[in-house]
Amino acid sequence: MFRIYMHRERASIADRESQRDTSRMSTTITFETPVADHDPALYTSHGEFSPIEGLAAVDNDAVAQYDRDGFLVVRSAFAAERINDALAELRAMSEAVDPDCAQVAFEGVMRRHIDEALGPDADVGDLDLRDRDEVSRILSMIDPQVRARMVRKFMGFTKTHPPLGAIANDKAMRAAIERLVGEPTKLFQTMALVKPPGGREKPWHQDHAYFDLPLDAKICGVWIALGHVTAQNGAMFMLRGAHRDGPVVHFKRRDWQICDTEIAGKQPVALEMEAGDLVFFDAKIPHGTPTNRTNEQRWALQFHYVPRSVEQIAQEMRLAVFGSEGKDVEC
Ligand SMILES: O=C(O)CCC(=O)C(=O)O
Repeated sequence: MFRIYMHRERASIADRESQRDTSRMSTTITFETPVADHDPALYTSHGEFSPIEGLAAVDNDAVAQYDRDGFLVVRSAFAAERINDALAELRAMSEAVDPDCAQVAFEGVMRRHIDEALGPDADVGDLDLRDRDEVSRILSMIDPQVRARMVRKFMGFTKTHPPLGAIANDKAMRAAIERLVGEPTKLFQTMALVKPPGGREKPWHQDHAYFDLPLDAKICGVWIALGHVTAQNGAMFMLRGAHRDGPVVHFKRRDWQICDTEIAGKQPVALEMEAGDLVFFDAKIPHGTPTNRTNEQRWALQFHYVPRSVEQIAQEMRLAVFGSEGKDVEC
C-alpha cells in the first residue's frame, strides 16, 4: 500500500521504529522539492580524525574520545559479506515499485519523470495521491534502473528486510553503543541513505533538533558506509567537539538546518570511509553531507539509539529550543 506526500516534512513520532517497522506496511512516498545547490566552501575538510580498528576496540579511551569529539569512527566494523547482503537488499528495494518499508523519499528530479509519465496534459500535482493502483502504474512506467537512481532514502525496514535488521541489531555494535551511552538503549529510527549521482546536500544540522526527546538524553547515531565514501560523493562532515556547545537554532532554508553563516569559517572534518566502516555520533554534533558530484550512488545506513528510559517530550518543547520553523520535520 502507498501513501504519497509531495513535501519533505511529515509528523515526527517518538520511538519511530516500533510504530512504523511492522511486517507488511503501507509505504509513504515523498517526492521532494528540488533545492538550490550549496556553497562548496561549507564542505572543505580541515585536519584528520583518529579512527579505531574494529568494534572490540571500543574501550574507555574510545568512550573518552567520543565524549570529547562528539563522534568516533570505527574501521572494519562489519565484514564484507554482511555489507554486500545489505547492499543487495537495498538495490532490490530501489528497483521495486513497492519497497516494503515505512517510507521512501525521491530526489526532486523525480517530479520531472512523473510529469513525463503522466503525459503532456498533466503533471505531478494532478496525480490522485490516494489511488494506489494509479501510483503503481505511473511508477512502473519509469525504467526501474532510472527510478533507482533517484531514490534518496528509505525509512523503517528492519522487520521487513532481515539483512538490514540484522545490522541494526548486531550484538557487537549494540554493546559498543551501550558503552558509549552508558546505559541500555533501544532502536529509535532507521534510514538507508542512497545519495544518488547529483543527489542533494543534507545541510548542516543536529539530529536532536528533529527528535521530540529530552535535551539531556544521550542519543547515539550510527552511520555505516556501504561503499567507498569520499568528500566528492557525500561523506559526513562534522564539527569536532561542537556537540558540547549545546543546541543551535535551525531555520527552514534548503532544509531544516543550521544557517550557513554559523558554519562559514569553522573547520569541519570529512569522514572518508570504506565499506564496513562506521561512525558513532552524538545527536547534538553539527554535521552535513554535500551533493554527490560523482556518477555512483553513495550508500549508507543510519540508525539512532536512545536510552531505554527516555520518554517523548511535547513538540513545543523541542521547538522552543531548536526554532519554531521545525514543526513536523524529519531528518
Ligand atoms: O547520509 C546523508 O547524506 C545524511 C545523513 C544525515 O545527516 C541525516 O539524515 O541526518
